[in-house]
Order: sequence, then C-alpha cells, then structure tokens
Amino acid sequence: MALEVLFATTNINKIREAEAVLKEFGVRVKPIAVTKIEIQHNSLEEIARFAAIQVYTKVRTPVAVEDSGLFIEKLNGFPGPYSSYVYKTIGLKGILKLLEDYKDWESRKATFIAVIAYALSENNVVVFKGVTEGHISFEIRGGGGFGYDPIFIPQGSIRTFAEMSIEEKSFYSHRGKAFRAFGEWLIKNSDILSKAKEKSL
Ligand code: ITT
Repeated sequence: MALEVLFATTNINKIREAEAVLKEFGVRVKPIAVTKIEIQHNSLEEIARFAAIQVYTKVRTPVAVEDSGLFIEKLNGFPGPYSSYVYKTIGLKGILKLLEDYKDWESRKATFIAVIAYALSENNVVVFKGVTEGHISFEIRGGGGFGYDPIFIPQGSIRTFAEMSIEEKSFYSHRGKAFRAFGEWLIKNSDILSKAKEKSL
C-alpha cells in the first residue's frame, strides 16, 4: 500500500511543495485544514512540536505540521517565528524598506528555515529541519510562489524563489530539504508508521 501522510496546514502552497517532494519517495500527502495553535516562541521547533501534539489530540492519527520563517541577519533574525504576521502587516515592501540602507550584497544575508513536526502519538514527535541560506533582493521579482518568495534569492542561484518552478524552488528550499529528510525517514520507518496508524484506529 502506498505511504500516505496527513499534513495539517492552511497554506495551499505548502501542500503543493510537500507533494512535489514526497512524490519522489512514493508518499502521498493528505492535507487537512486544522488550524494549529501557534505559541509565541523563539524556536520554530518548539512551535511546530506544540502544534503537532495539539493537532494529534484532535485527529488521533499520525499527523505532520510545518512551521517556517525567514531570518534576516542584519535585523537580528527578524521576522523569524513572526514571519506570517509580518508578511500580513508590513509585507515585502516593508522588509525592503527596513533594508534600504544595506546596499551591499553581503549585508542582505537571510536564512529560510522550515521545521516539520510529525506526531506519531501525544508523546512521540519526530522533527525534520531544512535550512537555506540566501540574500534579500533589492526589488520584488517574480510571480510564482508565495510569501517572501519574490524577495529571497537562495545561495547558488541568481533568481528569486518566485522566479522558479515548484521543482526548482524545492531543490534549493528549506521546505524541500525538510521534506526530503521526512521522505527518507518515512521510507525507513514505514513499519513504525503502520503500527502507529493501527494503534490510532
Ligand atoms: P500554516 O497553516 O502551515 O501555519 P502559514 O502560512 O501560517 O501556514 P507559518 O506559520 O509557517 O505558515 O508561517 C510562515 C510564513 O513564512 C508564511 O506565511 C510565509 O509568509 C513565510 N514563508 C514560509 N515559507 C516560505 C516560503 O517557502 N516562501 C516564502 N515565504 C515563506
């Protein structure tokens, strides 16, 4: 039987990217639109772990959540765990404005981080992390992707994430890396997974 993972998110783009990566491992993604409670914390890992357990207590079957954020070096890691809120409030233009005095490339360094927390039970959560270094562009570029994609250029490319296809973005991205690690784990641990699923029936 094909492997399938339940993925709790309200972000359709995360689902598309997860599907693009996990299909390489023969794993299907079953999205579920459960709103997760996001605690205020500096650590994406803690936020994701807490959310995964909280969603597990609702669905009572193994479930994945993913928390991600953009950390800008010269802004001491801002917006980080608050990326979603900052995107909705000051947006891309606001970020470019905060960086307007940083005119050289090196001073525009930023890191994208994605953490997947997969709850197999209330007290068994496995975590996968993907980190991508890059720079904040000088202008908004590209029509693809979502969120900060039009202003983030990963190391090794000259294009923003928003100028790439999903497959190309996934090759470089924090989410692509985290889901590849998750895919490898799922293949290796398919027996643990079926036991956890049986238990939850
Ligand atoms: P969930 O339902 O999964 O929580 P969300 O969109 O609220 O969806 P997060 O809480 O993880 O997700 O917030 C992360 C924010 O960071 C997201 O809304 C984007 O603004 C930004 N972000 C994360 N990954 C990104 C990516 O690959 N490209 C661009 N922006 C990204």
